[in-house]
Amino acid sequence: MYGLVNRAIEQLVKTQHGEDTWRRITARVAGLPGQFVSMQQYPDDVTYGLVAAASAELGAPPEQVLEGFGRYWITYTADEGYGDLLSMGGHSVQQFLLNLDALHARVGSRFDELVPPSFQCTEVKDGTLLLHYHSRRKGLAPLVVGLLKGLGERFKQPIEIEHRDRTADGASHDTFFLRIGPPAAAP
Ligand code: 1MF
Repeated sequence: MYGLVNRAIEQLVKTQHGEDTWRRITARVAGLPGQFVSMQQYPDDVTYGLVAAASAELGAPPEQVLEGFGRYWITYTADEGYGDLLSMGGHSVQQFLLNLDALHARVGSRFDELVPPSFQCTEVKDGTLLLHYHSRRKGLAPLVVGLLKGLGERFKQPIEIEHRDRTADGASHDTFFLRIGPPAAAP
């Protein structure tokens, strides 16, 4: 994955747990560079290794680390030069999810080593939808839960997430049934 992802993990750990914790996490992973470069490619194993090391160091299951990272990704990218990209996604969780493949296509058109996941929305009704998540990467459904929570926070919409089909249980892809409330009224 692009270094931007590993940089986001680094920033999350440093702000929430401190520099020393980050040093202990990196000491657990063999062969890390001194510094991640956003636009450079790193093997996915580097990212999985950081998540496993953070899980061990923080005493939290990897699923919890991934979910926390997903939530953080939304504010991190908004603050790190991708605010306009995120704004293009729309003004609600629903709109953003419908535009997400187009967003990845836009990033991928400039950076051709991107391996984008795909998100499809079916059964879109007033306040509910079924989200289908397809990815070439394994084990990242908890990350998607965090991303969805992060989107709920971004658009100030309450969101309930039910993880239904699971690749971990042999399903072809993961699905999430979502109940999404209206944006909180401005004070
Ligand atoms: O292949 C990749 O390197 C890659 C990196 C990040 C693919 C996708 C993503 C974004 N995605 C991370 C989880 C991937 C899970 C999976 O592969 O199954 C999160 C997608 C997402 C979901 C919900 C809401 C918002 C989301 O992301 C918005 C987004 C997506 C991509 C970027 C930024 C925000 C992005 C921008 C530049 C990138 C890479 C990703 O690369 C750079 C960075 C700096 C200079 C040049 C290229």
